Amino acid sequence: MLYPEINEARSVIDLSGPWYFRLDDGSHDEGKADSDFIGHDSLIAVPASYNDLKENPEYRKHYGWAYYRRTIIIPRALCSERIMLRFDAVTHYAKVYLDGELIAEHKGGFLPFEADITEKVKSGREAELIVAVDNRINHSTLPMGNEGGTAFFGSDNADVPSVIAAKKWRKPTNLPNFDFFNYAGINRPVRIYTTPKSYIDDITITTDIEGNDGVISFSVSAKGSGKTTVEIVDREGKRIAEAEGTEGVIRIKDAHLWWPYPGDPYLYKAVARHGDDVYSLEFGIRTAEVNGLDFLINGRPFYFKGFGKHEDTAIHGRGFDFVMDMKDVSMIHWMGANSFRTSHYPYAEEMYQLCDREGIVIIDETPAVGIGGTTEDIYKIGSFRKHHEDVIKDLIARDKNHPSVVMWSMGNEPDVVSYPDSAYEYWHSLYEYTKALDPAGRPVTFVCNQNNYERDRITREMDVVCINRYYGWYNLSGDMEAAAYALNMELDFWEEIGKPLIITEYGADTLPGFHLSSPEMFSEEFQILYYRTMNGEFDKRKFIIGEHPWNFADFSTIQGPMRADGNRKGLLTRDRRPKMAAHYFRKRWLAIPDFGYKR
Ligand code: E8X
Repeated sequence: MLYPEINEARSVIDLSGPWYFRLDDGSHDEGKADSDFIGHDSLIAVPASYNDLKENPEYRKHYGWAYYRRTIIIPRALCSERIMLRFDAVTHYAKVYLDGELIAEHKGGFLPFEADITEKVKSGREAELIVAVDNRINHSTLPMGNEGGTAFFGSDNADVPSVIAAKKWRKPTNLPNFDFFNYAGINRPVRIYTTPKSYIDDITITTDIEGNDGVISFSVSAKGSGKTTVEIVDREGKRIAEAEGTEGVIRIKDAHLWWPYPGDPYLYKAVARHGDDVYSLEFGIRTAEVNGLDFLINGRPFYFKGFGKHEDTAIHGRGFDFVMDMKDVSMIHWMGANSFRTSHYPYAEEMYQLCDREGIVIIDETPAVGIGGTTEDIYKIGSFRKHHEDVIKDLIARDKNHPSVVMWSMGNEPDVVSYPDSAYEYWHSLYEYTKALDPAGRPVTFVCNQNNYERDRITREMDVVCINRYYGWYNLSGDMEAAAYALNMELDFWEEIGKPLIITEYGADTLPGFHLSSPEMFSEEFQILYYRTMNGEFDKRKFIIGEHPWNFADFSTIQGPMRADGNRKGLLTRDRRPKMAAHYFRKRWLAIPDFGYKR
């Protein structure tokens, strides 16, 4: 799915700003409300999560529908064009009404969807746009929730007298089976964009390297009549190649490759034309593959230095915050990092575009987090599997052309040991499905939680083994000597498996400014001791090809006995101020090369 672009053939109208808004009061379960109910007395910002925008506890506790409303009008000059309405992300379920007609529905809170409104808007007349947004999470959604059950580290009904533990007493509420706040709303931009009636529907670019040459394979999907051509333009704006037709191969002699920072993340532009339509797509010439124990970018063994992150900022919640994305990129460079995982959901497209330009490597993850903890075998529920496949298909359709994206993560910490056989079947076939979908054939993984690694039959089958381990925090708490011992017992196991391995999460909650002469948990000194101990063991293992501390920054979670103002494992505070551990990693990572480490 192409990102909206302004050019000589296309226009974009951004619908960011104040929209009328009202939380449902339970009187509109089917997700339809009219302008009278929504009213004129409450405004909300779009794009943003609604949860932290008002001084009303209901906004963080809300469970169910919320309604957004505004009017739209199409300039007379555009009324002869094809007119599209695109939502970059609405979390988690959306119903879109134009003048009372349901024109789109979408399940999934982190990927775009759009509707053709060409025949539904009339020149010079305002149309009413209402968007109903459902924030409920349950056993059919990604991420997963436990309606009426327990939350991840949340309150556990087990110790509550049965008389009041029964759901019938308790108002239904979202109980996330994951460790981040269930921010909801129109979290990313909404735009109207136009194209000519004959238009370019999609472009796929894959690249290879032969000697000093770049080999570009392109495919243009176009609708309607017209000739299709593709030009390749270099960074200086010079047209260096062109081809006719909807697909083909273009060789660039002595090509500039896309390299992670501090190398040169060189971007070319493919300018596709079809009839009167034009679309320009930035791309990089690079390869990404696994070979033995190496993750090769452009044939060189890459070492992942970076983080698990979140899209999580004050007031915005999970809402699009380009200013903070810019700041995050600056902090990533400052710490000498070169990568991050989009834990635990696809991030805004603008962040991938930024990483393409800044040379930051991305492991692109679906919102499949919290799978498990169900009495039924979730892996046997067909509708659940279908939704997971749909999400992977849409993720690859959106992100397939980004040079920054080097690997797909199908999900985070699923339960793979309660139902080992169905888990194996589910994840093995989903791996094959994902592999086949990506035209560039990127490596595929999923991220494994701390489990009985000898019983887990699926993690070892991934292209890269990705494990989250918390020896010294959630187990052997505070005892780093025992933690190192237990870690090495497990690393001996993985050494035998013979796959490249990334530590995709390890960390310690740390209160900034809490200092002790003798390091204990939650102190800044302990966070450094924890990482110094773990990294010291990783450095001894050639098959460990990456270290992603959890987390880049502190972030918001549901309230519960295990969280003090959210998850505090950040190397940075939520407003991106470095804890002592950030300085420790900056020193460590500036001394570790991006390529050839331990080789
Ligand atoms: C944590 C992280 C959580 O924030 C992340 O989303 C997934 C968790 C650690 C594993 N991984 O809690 O900080 C939880 C182990 C529980 C025993």
